[in-house]
Amino acid sequence: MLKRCLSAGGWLCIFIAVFVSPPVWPQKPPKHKKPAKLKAVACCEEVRELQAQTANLSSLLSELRRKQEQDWVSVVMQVMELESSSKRMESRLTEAESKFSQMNNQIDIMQLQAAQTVTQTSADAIYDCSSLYQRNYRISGVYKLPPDDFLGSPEMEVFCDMETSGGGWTVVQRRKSGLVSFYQDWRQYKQGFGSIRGDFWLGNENIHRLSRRPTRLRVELEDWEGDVRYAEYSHFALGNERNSYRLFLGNYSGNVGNDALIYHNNTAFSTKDKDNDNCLDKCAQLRKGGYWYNCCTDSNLNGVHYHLGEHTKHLDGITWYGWHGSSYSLKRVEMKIRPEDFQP
Ligand SMILES: *[C@@H]1O[C@H](CO)[C@@H](O)[C@H](O)[C@H]1NC(C)=O
Ligand SMILES: *[C@@H]1O[C@H](CO)[C@@H](O)[C@H](O)[C@H]1NC(C)=O
Ligand SMILES: *[C@@H]1O[C@H](CO)[C@@H](O)[C@H](O)[C@H]1NC(C)=O
Ligand SMILES: [Ca+2]
Repeated sequence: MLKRCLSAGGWLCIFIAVFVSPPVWPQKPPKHKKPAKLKAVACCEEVRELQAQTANLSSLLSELRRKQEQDWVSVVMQVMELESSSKRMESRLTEAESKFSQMNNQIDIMQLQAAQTVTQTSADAIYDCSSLYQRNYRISGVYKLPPDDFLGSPEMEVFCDMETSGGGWTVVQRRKSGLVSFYQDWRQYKQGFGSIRGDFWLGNENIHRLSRRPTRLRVELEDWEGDVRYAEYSHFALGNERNSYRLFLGNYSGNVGNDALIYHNNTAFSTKDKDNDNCLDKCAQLRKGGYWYNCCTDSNLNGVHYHLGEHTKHLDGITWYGWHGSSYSLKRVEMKIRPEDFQP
């Protein structure tokens, strides 16, 4: 019982503890001081009667209690049974999933390495999701790119969006779970952080490298009502570290109402430990993120993930002023890039 209890959710244990441990029944009346012996004979009958009643009552009580216990135990057992079987199924599912993705990754790596040995020119190199797409990888998900000496790129995990608007997108940023803090320092933003299937920043060094040829940026935004919008920019580029990963953007297109990124065009990247903004304030510290802070924001896509959006005090949420204004923190954001000349 205890073992099952331990393996099931903690609340169940509390359940059991509350209902299985003897409930507080009315205590037997506290023993009065023994009546004086002279009265003993007269009351004997009465006392016996009372004793019998008490005995009956307590046997009734214990019977009731037993029944109730049994009922509760069986209910709890059933719930636990259900829980554990759904847990078992869940774990089998994740096991299968991870095996599948492992196999997938292995196949990917092998195929990519094979392809890599054949092609050693930069034009044919597999260095992002668009080159994977051109090699007929059409399923969105995690891919492992092999290192490339020619391009000077390390082995790297990427998440490819192979469906949206023709596919071939390498996701460089995602906010959806709120489980990863984006209030990180320069080094973290440089190398990237988070988890590739959840919330992450691909890393300024990687984004810089991936945007060295003409690149398009797509920003997807979702609010807490489930409304989804996008903004796209031609000629996206990130400078190198000596240029403080400065942002360059071309013209906006999309359906998000108003652009909120051009304000950050031609602006250096700032983090809490590196103030490169155009303001007396320290924008990164005020807005709690790493971003191309100007003075300070028209959007703050690496801000704080506020549950259910509204945050009126600090303007440090995941904002896009051109859609929901400065005090509405979005539910989900993805930033993704692909070469300008990509042909689906
Ligand atoms: C006690 O219970 C028995 C049967 O269960 C019954 O015959 C008897 O009358 C009860 N006594 C009292 C005092 O209620
Ligand atoms: C942006 O739009 C303007 C006006 O429509 C155009 O002249 C310019 O060439 C465009 N810039 C880019 C980078 O596409
Ligand atoms: C962004 O800044 C660069 C550099 O100043 C400029 O050439 C480009 O036209 C700007 N983009 C837009 C859309 O204004
Ligand atoms: Ca400043």
